[in-house]
Amino acid sequence: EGSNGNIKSGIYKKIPSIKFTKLFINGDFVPSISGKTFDTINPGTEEVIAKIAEGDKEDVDLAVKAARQAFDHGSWPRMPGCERGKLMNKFADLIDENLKELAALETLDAGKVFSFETEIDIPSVSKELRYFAGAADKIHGRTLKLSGQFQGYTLLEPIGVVGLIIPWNFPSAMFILKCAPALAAGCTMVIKPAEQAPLPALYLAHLAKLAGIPNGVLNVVTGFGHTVGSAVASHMDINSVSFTGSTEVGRLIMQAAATSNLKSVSLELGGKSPLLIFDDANVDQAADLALFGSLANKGEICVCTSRVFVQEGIYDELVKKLVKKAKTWVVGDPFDPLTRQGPQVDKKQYERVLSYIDHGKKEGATLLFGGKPCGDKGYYIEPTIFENVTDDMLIAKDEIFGPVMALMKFKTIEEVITRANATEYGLAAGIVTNDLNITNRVSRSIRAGIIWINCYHNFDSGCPIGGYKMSGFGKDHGVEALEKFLQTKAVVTPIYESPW
Ligand code: TXE
Repeated sequence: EGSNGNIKSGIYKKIPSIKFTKLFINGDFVPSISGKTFDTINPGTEEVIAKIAEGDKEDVDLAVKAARQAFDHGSWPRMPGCERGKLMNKFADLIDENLKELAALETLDAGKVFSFETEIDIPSVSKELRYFAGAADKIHGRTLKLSGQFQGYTLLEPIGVVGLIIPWNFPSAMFILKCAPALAAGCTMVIKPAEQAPLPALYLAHLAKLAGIPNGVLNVVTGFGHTVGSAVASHMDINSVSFTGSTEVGRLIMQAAATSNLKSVSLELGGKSPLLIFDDANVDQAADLALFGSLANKGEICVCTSRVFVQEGIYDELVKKLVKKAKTWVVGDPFDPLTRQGPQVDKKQYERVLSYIDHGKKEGATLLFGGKPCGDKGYYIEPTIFENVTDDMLIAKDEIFGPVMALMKFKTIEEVITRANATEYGLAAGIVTNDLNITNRVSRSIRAGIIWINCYHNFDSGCPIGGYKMSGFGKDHGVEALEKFLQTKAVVTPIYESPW
């Protein structure tokens, strides 16, 4: 039994030893050329965990050089796919063997709930690697019957050196989400983890080395977005960049690609995903789903259900249930097994979320639950529910990326489809109903990359996810994720003797 704002002391605290704090280039952990470092902070205590090497443009150059050498002359792109798969499976085994260590680093560095990390998140990371390990020897083109006396075939070739710029909300999962398909495709890479939570990425680099991934294939340059990230995006010798983060930075990355070497770009950006709960829904289950959809990982998930539309017939009952359940949603030390919500990742996000809550109040939405910071240190915020939210309010339009739910009432299916689509984003949506006609119609009408019916946050290595509209383009997960790291070459030949 917990209560909001109950910050428990860390009885279950498992502080991992911090072994890796330097850049990982060409198989070695090295200091940055400038020798500079930056602090990575524990968002639960606001204490410095470690000093991390602060890379810059010159370090990115070194990492790209190593990746280029490994691509142009190394074994990785040339080895049979099954051999790459074997090493990737070894990498996955090592992640499983070091699950607790990795989970603890995520909790320490990003405030993520430890029990969730050990039970769901880190196991899904090794699964992702295994999925793409299995795909590595199944990458092949088509044979073509061409007009006249010609035939041809296509080769799917690795695109080259890729830049992977990742956020902090799922440090290990984002790292593997990007690097697993790139590895399977035979690419080499420079990974730029988020400055808020770089420790899991460095630990994963160490495991990749132990697994036998050849030197230069996987490089990690820690540092800031405007230096390291921007150097990756504008590098003349990187062939493709895959990014997950804010819409604002997504634009900068496209611009940098356009003004440098026209590298290909894939972007997974923000969202303002709707959850549509219809009158026939089981109210208890719908309330659980709405809470889980909006508050999981403290609302720091790109697909969070930050707009919850409830049909008028069950609205009042659902609101009562939501409030009752929200009272049992424990905010506290993310190492404590009772905790469901840890601290926001850093001060900037914490202040950003609180300012949106303030906006919501000023705009005239009714604060139904929460709305305040909690605890005397750390970036903890109460789970927050607003009702009487109108579509034009900032809290209904902007991605808040925090534990804030906006409740809206609707009457008809036509109305809710229009309102759900009235956003510049198109990442995900949820539908709660047992009516097949509704699920069929709504799932085809919502402009979003994934629709969850009577479930939410159901991620799977085999299921592609990625945005419509301003939520970006290019897919993560699934065989579709390989596409961004491959290019198609057509080879054409006469069927009979050459006419020349
Ligand atoms: O994102 P940034 P921030 C959204 C969410 C959040 C907001 C801001 O709404 O509140 O973005 O978060 C690197 N060139 N999402 O400021 O800055 C940066 O170092 C190249 C949604 O943390 O986009 C980090 O590695 N790279 C999202 C990565 O980009 C640059 C997850 C993401 O940081 C760069 C995170 C530059 N000029 C935030 N500037 C999701 N879709 O899941 C920064 N970076």
